[in-house]
Amino acid sequence: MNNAAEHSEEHTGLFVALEGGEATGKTTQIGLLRKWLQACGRHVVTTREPGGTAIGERIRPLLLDHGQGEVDPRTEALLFAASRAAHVRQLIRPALSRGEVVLCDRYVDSSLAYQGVGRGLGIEEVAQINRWATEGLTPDLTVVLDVDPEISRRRRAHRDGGAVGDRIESADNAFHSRLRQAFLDRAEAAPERYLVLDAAVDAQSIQQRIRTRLAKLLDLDQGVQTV
Ligand code: Z5A
Repeated sequence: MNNAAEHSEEHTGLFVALEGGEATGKTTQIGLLRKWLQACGRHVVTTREPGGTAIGERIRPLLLDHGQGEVDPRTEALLFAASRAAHVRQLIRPALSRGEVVLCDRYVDSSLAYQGVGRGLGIEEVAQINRWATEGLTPDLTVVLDVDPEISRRRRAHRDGGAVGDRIESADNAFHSRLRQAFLDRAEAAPERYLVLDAAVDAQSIQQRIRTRLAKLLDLDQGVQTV
């Protein structure tokens, strides 16, 4: 049993979610963390939302692809929650019970920000369907990668060679600023379960700060070198 047990009574693994706007570097950080944790001898599951299971990966294009027509906000919130319910039951909880580290690219806070605040459904309403969908499973740590939406827009354009973003990415700047604030408000309300990082700096500096926090939670040697 590791120190994570101090943070959750129901599992021996560690559940870490990465959150923030798009192109803030979540996928990059998860990849680096995975290599480090494996080099430290930990079993790691990396996964994403929407997705992570067969059914979740089938729901994903319904939510993200253009061509579905206008998607009603409640339909959108329920589809994200449906994908998440399968994710928790089939992948996340079993891995945590085996004592593994789960690194998840987005989780409930994304729904609270994008659907609750961005789409105007209300945080408490969206939280309620997600408590039911996840049977109350909360990350031991949520890392919020915080960056000005204009920087993420530029990173995205650079990565995608100027291609049109997915249906949600294409929303306007005011939408993205509102949801940035929503992530920060969530973190401020429960600082012991969050790590907010300035994601405008280089990826290695961000990585070091996440490792420092995880090393404490998992009682690991932060200095283990990885490729
Ligand atoms: N959504 C929702 O509405 N409700 C929900 O409940 C959930 C999701 C779960 C999922 O999109 C969409 O669904 C998302 C929210 C919504 N839409 N929006 N907007 P996704 O999974 O396809 O994409 P994403 O989550 O927004 O992430 P992303 O675009 O894949 O980006 P990322 O993982 O955060 O970043 P990255 O791929 O690691 O890096 C992006 C680029 O920046 C890349 O070229 C990197 O090399 C570069 N990069 C990374 N770090 C740095 C630093 N530190 N400096 C400079 N450049 C960097």
